[in-house]
Amino acid sequence: MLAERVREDFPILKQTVYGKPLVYLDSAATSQKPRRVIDALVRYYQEYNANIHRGIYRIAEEATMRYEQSRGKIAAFIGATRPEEVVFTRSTTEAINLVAYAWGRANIRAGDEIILTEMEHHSNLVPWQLLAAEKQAKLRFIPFDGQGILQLDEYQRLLSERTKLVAVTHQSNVLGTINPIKEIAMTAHAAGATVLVDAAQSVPHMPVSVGDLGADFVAFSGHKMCGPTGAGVLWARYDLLDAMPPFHGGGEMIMLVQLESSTYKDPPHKFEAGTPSIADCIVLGEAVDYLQGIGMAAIRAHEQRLTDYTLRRLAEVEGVTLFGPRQLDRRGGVVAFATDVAHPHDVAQVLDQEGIAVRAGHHCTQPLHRRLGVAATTRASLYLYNNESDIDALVRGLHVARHLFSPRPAPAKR
Ligand code: 7TS
Repeated sequence: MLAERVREDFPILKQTVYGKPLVYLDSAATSQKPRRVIDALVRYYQEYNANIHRGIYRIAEEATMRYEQSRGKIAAFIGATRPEEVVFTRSTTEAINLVAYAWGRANIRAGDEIILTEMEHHSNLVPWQLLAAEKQAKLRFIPFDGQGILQLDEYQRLLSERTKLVAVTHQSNVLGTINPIKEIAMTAHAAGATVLVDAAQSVPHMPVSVGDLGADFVAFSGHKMCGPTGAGVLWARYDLLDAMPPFHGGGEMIMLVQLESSTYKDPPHKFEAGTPSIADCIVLGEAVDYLQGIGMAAIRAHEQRLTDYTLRRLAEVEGVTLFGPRQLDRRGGVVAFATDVAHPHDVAQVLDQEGIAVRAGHHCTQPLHRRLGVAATTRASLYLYNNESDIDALVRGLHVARHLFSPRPAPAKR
């Protein structure tokens, strides 16, 4: 099993919590980091810490070279045609805000429509709400069915000549649903709309080629793919980046500055104002090397097998309701559930006492939960280092929760 091979690479997994081995089932929030990623961060700060794109001394040149090398690794990892299509951001959230601000303000006008889905993370919803309010544009939403699958016939009905943007998550962080982006993008393009894909939950877990997706913008976060926090990516078609005005203004994004006006560098530097998260962006390249060494197809296959096991084991626990598609080819390793005995937070707290880390709440998807008819869910999310014994521990923990919270008969009167 893949997990047995790679678990050794993750120092944190050797930890115990409350005297029990840590069972980490919250990789959709952030993944754990392999030793070589942690070492690479230390190496940067110990050996060549310097600002980039400005120093002419040796260690500054090394930092700049490694920063740009990392951009190249990421471009190759997602099948981009050139490194200049990769803009470093802080996160998926910042990448989407960049598009909403820079592209959106230049391209969205009053009466235009933006199509989203009912399963978006708040980071692919709130930036569009802000833009729509400013521009008097309208948001439309593709609904999902009882299995958590997007209703594409509704999508067809929503599309019109007013549609300027279709922004969709590749994989839901709650339902696990993998959306048919290629088909969605082709239909959007035929209607003249631009397409943004929130790939925060797909790029870390499966082979993703931006060419195959056929989108115009793709956003993802390094910290969910074995990399450090503070480094995210916006991939975009070069011609779009070239035509877009800047997002942030400041140092390093300019060609010539006069007191009243400035000219800007070419992409991607036009969008990287100021000192970026240098160490984090460099080390994201190390995380990409690590993932590629294992192989994204192998990671996807491992997660698919373990998702199957998780769904089957959880279905055996009395009173558990599972959300999301049942077909394994339509979903990833994110499993949200509810129980009939306790609030999701209480369940998560009992699991924590057993050393099991899961997330409980609305997972930054309040409209999705409203649509499911629940205020919150408990969520186990898998990655390459999880194994069947993690799932067995989860199931044992759920039995403990059931036992604790199940109504007991009143004590007999004496
Ligand atoms: N989009 C999706 C689909 C996500 O799952 C997340 C984070 C984001 C965007 C935002 O990523 P960030 O790196 O900018 O924060 N999802 C979660 C989660 O499910 N639990 O914690 C964070």
